[in-house]
Amino acid sequence: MTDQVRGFSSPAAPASKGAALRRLFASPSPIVIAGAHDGLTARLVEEAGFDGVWASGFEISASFGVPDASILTMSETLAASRTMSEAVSIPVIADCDTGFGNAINAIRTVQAFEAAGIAGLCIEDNVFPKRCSFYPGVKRLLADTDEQALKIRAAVEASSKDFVVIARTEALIAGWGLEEALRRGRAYADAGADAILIHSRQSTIDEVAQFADQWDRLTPLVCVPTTYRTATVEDLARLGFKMVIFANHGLRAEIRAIQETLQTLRTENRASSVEDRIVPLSEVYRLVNLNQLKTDERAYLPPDTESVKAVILAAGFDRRLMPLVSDRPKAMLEVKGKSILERQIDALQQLGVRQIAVVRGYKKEQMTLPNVKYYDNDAFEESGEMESLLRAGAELSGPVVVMYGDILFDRNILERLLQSPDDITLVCDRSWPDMRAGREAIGPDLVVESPTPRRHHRFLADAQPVRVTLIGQSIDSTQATAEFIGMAKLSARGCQILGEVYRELRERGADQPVHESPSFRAAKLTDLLHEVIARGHSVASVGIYQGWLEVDTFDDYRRAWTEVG
Ligand code: SPV
Ligand code: MG
Repeated sequence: MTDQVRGFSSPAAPASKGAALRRLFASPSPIVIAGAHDGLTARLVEEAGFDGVWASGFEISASFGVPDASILTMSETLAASRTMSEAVSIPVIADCDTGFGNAINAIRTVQAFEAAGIAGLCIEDNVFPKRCSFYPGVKRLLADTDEQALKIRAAVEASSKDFVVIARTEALIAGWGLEEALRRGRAYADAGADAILIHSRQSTIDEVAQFADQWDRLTPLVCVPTTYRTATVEDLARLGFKMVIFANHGLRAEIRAIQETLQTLRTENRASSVEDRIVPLSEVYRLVNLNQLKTDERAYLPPDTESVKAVILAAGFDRRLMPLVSDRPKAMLEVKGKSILERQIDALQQLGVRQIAVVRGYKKEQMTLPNVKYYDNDAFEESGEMESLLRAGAELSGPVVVMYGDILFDRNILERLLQSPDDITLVCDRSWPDMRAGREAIGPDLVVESPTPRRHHRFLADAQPVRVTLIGQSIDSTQATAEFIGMAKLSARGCQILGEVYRELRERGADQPVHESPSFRAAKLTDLLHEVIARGHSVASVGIYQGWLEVDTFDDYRRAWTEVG
């Protein structure tokens, strides 16, 4: 989240696809579009360089395994057309057959298709239920011309000025002749159609050429050269056609390719037998934009916590809590019927972290919770947390949460830490400057962060990344921006960095002081982190404002009882 607030005073709305289609009509070149029936085939049409997609009734019906005969509903055609439009950036023109009923039905059709982002539609003068123009042996009836013209007017008036309404006449298909075709074309043009589609199933261009020749309106013409297939776009443009639709060639290519591939597979019984005629999987990934999915997953999904491990450092002995801890380690102190350690494990498991290791030492036999891996640091009295952490070195290979065994925390703190994309992240409580007076005495782990975070935005994530620049107990408490709560996350790279720095310190000698600790063995986690920062590695801060407590003293323990739910 950032400081930026989304406003409502947005700039002018982006131009609709209808407007884009209108621009194509206004340009001098012919508009060439191709049929499709789903998102993928529409995308192939776009990639092939066509100006638009024809959401073909013939193709969509075939993709359902049914004839092109008004069998699909308006909703089914709309859903298919919307899917296509969503998959491409070019305009989609929907083949709406008869408009799915009379003029009243056509009004709703137009409104629904325009609302779905479709650029335009085509309504033909077949009577419902229509039959595909090419099916043989069909008795063809046409709608009454005046009624159809009113339907076209209704469609035009129900849509916005950008939406394109194409009126199609089937007069030539029905064998009613050129004059009737022209009469109908004129009637629909005069009713406000944006273009007239003259359909023909002759094997030559002659019929549509005659129509174009005698066309006496300004309304542009559209044709579908499925049967007069040798005609080129240039031929048709020369005759006066503004738009050419290659209506179903993708579907027919697909059927041939699938049939041949499946037949080969069935006879050869071996996947490799068809390898040279199919696209590799990577081509499918590209077409469905797998890269975008990956980017979105990184940006918007919580990280895969299944693969995150946890190491809980619970080896130490804390004299301040005697005699409460005379018979058990601090992590096993109960707060309202559950030990601190159980509460930590619950929180981790509920957030999907299931591989949990505990480093135990003092009274280790008391730590027997199931489903947890144990590492022992029997030298807990002389050694510090750094040593304990490295006892669990086998866990430090991938993403791992490291936490002290004596902290109680709201689950959302852990959740935010798990979401951190950084290699090394510490949870830092920014209430420090407000709470300093009460906590100075216990010598907390302090941090200085940069840039200095804005505390009053305490419920929001930082607008920009905040880094920890200093860490330790000896930091001037008035300079400290936050308190490190004893919870950190390391990525695989973060583990590597910590390991490298650890080995370097070890090579310097076991007696050498490490930051605030007198020796390598006694070094604390914060000493190791200091050395990491000192070597120029970036340590990120996840800022919180309270919501946790550390059980160091009787007072802390009492507070735990009142504050934990
Ligand atoms: C379609 O593609 O559904 C058409 C064009 O309407 S045609 O099939 O040629 O009639
Ligand atoms: Mg059709």
